Amino acid sequence: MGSKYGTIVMGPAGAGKTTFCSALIRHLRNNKRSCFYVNLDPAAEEFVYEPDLDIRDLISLEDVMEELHLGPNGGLIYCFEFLLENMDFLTEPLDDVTEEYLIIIDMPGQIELYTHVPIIPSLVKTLGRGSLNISMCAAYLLESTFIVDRAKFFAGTLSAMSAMLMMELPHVNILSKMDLVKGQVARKELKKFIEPDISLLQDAPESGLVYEYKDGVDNEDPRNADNVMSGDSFAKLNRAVGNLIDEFSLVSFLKLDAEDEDSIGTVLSYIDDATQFHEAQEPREPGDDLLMDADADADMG
Ligand SMILES: Nc1nc2c(ncn2[C@@H]2O[C@H](COP(=O)(O)OP(=O)(O)O)[C@@H](O)[C@H]2O)c(=O)[nH]1
Ligand SMILES: [Mg+2]
Repeated sequence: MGSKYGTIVMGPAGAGKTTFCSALIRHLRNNKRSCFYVNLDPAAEEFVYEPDLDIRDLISLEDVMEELHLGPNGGLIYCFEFLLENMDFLTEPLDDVTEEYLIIIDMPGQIELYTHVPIIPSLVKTLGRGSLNISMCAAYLLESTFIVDRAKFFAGTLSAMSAMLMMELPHVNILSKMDLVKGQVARKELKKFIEPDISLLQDAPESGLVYEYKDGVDNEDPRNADNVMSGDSFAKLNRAVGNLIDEFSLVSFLKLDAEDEDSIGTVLSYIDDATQFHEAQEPREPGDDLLMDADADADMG
């Protein structure tokens, strides 16, 4: 039984997931590596590289919306429930994919799929276990233009963190569309977003997210909407969120410019590290065994 390697590409709608997948495929081809491209976005329109497997051949979002009178989000959830009931559609073709391939799974952007219902986590579990046993890395994309609006950036970071916790997969976070902020953000400034921490909130009073601690202000009535959005409790919530991101150091970002081969190559190297792709490809050196045993021991401990 061989191993399989894959990446599941996630993030909000329009974050650049499909563009990233295309860039990755181009890069893999240029480097004589094979890939197997899976589209799981039933609302996808055009592709630079035709998917090898496409959820639109199983179920059409349009049909679902029309026949079941569902909106786009409800329709999408229905499509995934249908996929989960018909997993052979996905697992049979993947069965034949060998260890030299990178399986690239292009996902829809609706955040509900990741956080509100455990659909994607259960899909990921099916792929990662059993006979398929794909070693997977989640790639979570966030648009770099978010960094001009810190509240948006923190909300996006939280959604990345939430997806990361739900998925229980090795994870890379990616700031996409770096070309759009080039020249607009100083390098030093950008660095703060790559390793986000609480100072991002504190040094931007214009964001409205700054929390100034005052003694004895805990007794505001949270049922008053004005207090919730502008008062100390709102500021306090933001600070708690900022601290959470800061203290757990869960989220840091790789910079992506999809037009830049080096940038794609760097992101790919992180994905390969996370899935341990290269360990399966190269003949083992005698020392590798020792290192791997040491890792295994550390995991057990
Ligand atoms: N400037 C720029 N635009 C991008 C980049 N990546 C994606 N886009 C554009 O962003 C839009 C959404 O991209 P798409 O890949 O379809 O996003 P998805 O919904 O996450 O799959 C499209 O108009 C893309 O052309 C990028 O690196 N730079
Ligand atoms: Mg897409």
